[in-house]
Amino acid sequence: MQDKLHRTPSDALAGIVHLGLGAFFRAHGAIYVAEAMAASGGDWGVIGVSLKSPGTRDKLRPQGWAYTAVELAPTGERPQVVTVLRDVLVAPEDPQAVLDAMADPAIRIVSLTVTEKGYCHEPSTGRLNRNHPDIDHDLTNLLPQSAPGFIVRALAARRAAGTAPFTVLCCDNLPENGRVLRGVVLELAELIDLDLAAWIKSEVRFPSTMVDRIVPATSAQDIDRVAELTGVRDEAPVMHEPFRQWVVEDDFVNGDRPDLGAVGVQLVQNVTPFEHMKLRMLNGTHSTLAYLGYLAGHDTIAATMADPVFPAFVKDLWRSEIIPALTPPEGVDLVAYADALHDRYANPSIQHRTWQIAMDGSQKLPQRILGTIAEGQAAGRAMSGLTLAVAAWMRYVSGRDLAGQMIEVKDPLADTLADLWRDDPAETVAGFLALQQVFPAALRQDAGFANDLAKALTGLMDQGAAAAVEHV
Ligand code: CS2
Repeated sequence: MQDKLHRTPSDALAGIVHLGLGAFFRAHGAIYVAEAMAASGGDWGVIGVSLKSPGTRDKLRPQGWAYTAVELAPTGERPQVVTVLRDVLVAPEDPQAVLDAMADPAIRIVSLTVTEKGYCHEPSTGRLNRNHPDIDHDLTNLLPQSAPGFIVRALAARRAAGTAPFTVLCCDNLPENGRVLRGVVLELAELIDLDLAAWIKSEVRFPSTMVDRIVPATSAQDIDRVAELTGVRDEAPVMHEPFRQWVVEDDFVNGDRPDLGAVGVQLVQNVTPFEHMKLRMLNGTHSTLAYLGYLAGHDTIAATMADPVFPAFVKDLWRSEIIPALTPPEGVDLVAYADALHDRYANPSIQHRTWQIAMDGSQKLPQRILGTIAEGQAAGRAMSGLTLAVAAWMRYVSGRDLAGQMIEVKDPLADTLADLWRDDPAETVAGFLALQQVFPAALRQDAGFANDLAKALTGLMDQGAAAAVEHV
């Protein structure tokens, strides 16, 4: 029987509340913050908040909030123990405790990884979805449920107490994520208290960021393997690739932040070119490989990349459909970036399930794929590869694979999407293109695109995914 992991947290006090304590933050932002404190000091310990379930808190508490982060390189695994967490709160159990933590003057940053759907916005426009049940609840209740609700109510408490606001640091894969979150927070605040909204507008900073590290969900086998590797039992380790990148707009309330520049975070004036590059080149092809790979019978991204038709296909997507619509960030070579992505995907040590990436497509496709298609169509480029990816998504969310087997589809719009499937591809396409919350107006009104999509869907159904990919 192995020892169980336990550490006493260090003396550093908390300076950050993080909403959405999933594996991604624990393998990315948390490690950067821990390194920044080790390099330059400062009280930047992290209070993690789970907005839904107590699972992570329950596993981490007996460990003194410590956990193991394991780097998965093609050559082997490298574990490290991360001790940056000071506490973990579970919002539905005690929303007031979360608000109290966020209102504490010692907290200067509230960061978020709540996934795309956690922003309660309309993916095609970035605006607050006022019909969202959590927003409906948060409009009239002082104890919120949604991430924007917690931010608005906590900022109200700080303003009432005469405390300076915190910086809101969005770390999700949304385009111009800080600007989108600011818009959603302001829209919600305006519905609650116009003076509060005006104060947020002038005093609060919402820097945009680009975050990158591949972090597959931890499996039961991973937990056993980490115990073997380290000799210590950790119930909540996180697994991650060696690569990491964090680009942050240097715009914090009073300039107050951990010394992120000391540990390789790129602090820039404008993050948009980095976000576009990453969302379209990485996440866009990730989703493409997830839907087409799944339908071709592949369980993971690495397995998909080991099927020879896919690497050729994805390279062609970068070269002819995605890169031509991008403005590279200064000093970045997009072809070299694509080559590096290819190698990251092919890393056989990473068991990143196509099913995991396929989740929540209605919230992901607009910024990952549909914007690129719309710009390509407008420029007269052939966009057949990404169009095939959209067709694969449509089949995937019908809830049946190409052999008619059931798929467990996870998506906030799952029921609506499943109802759109018809025997006639043109009818299926028409139903999907009517989804205003997903498709941008330019594509909804584009008869040529509707036609291409129906053809791609027919090809997929007739030939199967691998052959359709080969014949793009
Ligand atoms: C993935 C991302 O699950 C997904 O949708 O595309 O989580 C991806 O692994 C990260 O953005 C990489 O930085």
